[in-house]
Amino acid sequence: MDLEKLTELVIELEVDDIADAVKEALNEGKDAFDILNSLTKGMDEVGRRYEEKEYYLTELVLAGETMKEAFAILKPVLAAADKAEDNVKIIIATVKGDNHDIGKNILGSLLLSSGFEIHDLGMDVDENTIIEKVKETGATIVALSTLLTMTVEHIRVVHEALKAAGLRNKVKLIVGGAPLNMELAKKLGADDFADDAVDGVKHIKSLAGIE
Ligand code: B12
Repeated sequence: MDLEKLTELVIELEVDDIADAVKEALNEGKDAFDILNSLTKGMDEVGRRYEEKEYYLTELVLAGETMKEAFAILKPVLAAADKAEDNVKIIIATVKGDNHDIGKNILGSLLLSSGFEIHDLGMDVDENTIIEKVKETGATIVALSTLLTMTVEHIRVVHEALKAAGLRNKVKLIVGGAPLNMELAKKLGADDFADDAVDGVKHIKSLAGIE
């Protein structure tokens, strides 16, 4: 199973075949992170086709389903042996108004397999829900995802709400998602940004003072 073929299966929205294809690639000894990369490449192309109006909402939904099928197979394989980070609590969420959760879920799974304690609030999450969870869990890191240009401003809302609640100096705020970059992230009040979930884990380890 070529990695290019996996990219193609995502682009062609082969939701029924993707799980077997990922299994086959793993059985051949392909690296799980390389597989994840190929799948994400496919999602990028789906996004491009949507933008060009070659694909419509139905295709976006199917692409999401395809990615979820694939990730269900990859998830246990990505699990690392190192469980040293289990005292660090992290809240993850997709911001208010945004219903994209595939990237957030990948980040959550990688963090979980790195041994962090994860509290996943889901998607379309408002600032009050985040504040309550920080208070309840004593989490020291909040990781927010947003894929829509329209919703990036909600990062600032969370930053301000944490400040108003007297919690901003107790938590590190890291954000990710396609419309963001480090400069914008900082402008919106975040402490850090990472391009992808693998890098996100590295950044979070550094924010938590590990490594
Ligand atoms: C699948 C998809 C959907 C699915 C989502 C299913 C789901 N459960 O998530 C559905 C069909 C619901 C959907 C809906 C819409 N979508 Co949509 N969608 C996509 C698509 C094709 C893929 C997103 C995805 O899952 N990518 C794969 C994952 C793995 O990548 P990722 O999310 O970027 O995450 C990675 C990194 O960004 C990073 N990361 C992500 N979060 C975080 C957080 C932290 C802390 C860190 C460190 C890292 C990190 O790590 C991840 C893994 O490496 C994108 C196109 C694209 N290429 O992004 C459009 C896209 C995001 N959608 C778009 C649009 C416009 C919409 C709709 C408004 C369409 C409509 N007219 O209704 C709605 C919005 C609904 C809403 N309120 O949210 C636009 C956004 C344009 C913009 N800039 O605002 C895009 C870019 C398509 C396009 N090119 O036009 N969508």
